[in-house]
Amino acid sequence: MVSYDDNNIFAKILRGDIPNDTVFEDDHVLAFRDISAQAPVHILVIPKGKYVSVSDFGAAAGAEEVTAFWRAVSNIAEDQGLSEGGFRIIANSGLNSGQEVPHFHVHILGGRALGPMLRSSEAA
Ligand code: DGP
Repeated sequence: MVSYDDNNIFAKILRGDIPNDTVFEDDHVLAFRDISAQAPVHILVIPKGKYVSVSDFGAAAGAEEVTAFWRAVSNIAEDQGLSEGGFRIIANSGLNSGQEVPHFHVHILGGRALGPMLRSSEAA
């Protein structure tokens, strides 16, 4: 597994070195608006612990962190008014996904019809 890079952009956000537009924070979780929004609502939810990917988080995080994280995801979607109309969550993990920031995060996207899940010229 790739080791955690303390200089990744979300580590800097967690340290307060880079500002963010916070929508939720507790002991285990920070959620903030994506800097290049792909939908009217585009929020990134990250654990405060040092996890590279969803696989790392699933394998190494404690039960309290896991519960806090996924509860935050669903509560934020509800608080942002996305539950009724529907929304999408995405967690890119590793090379094939195009994960840019090597600190586990979930994208919450909503506020409009989001279209097909994948748009790619490559066939499955
Ligand atoms: P991913 O490709 O899944 O690793 O998504 C990384 C996302 O992080 C991407 O949608 C853009 C966002 N992002 C990158 N740098 C910053 C930043 O400095 N602030 C915020 N709010 N978002 C960022």
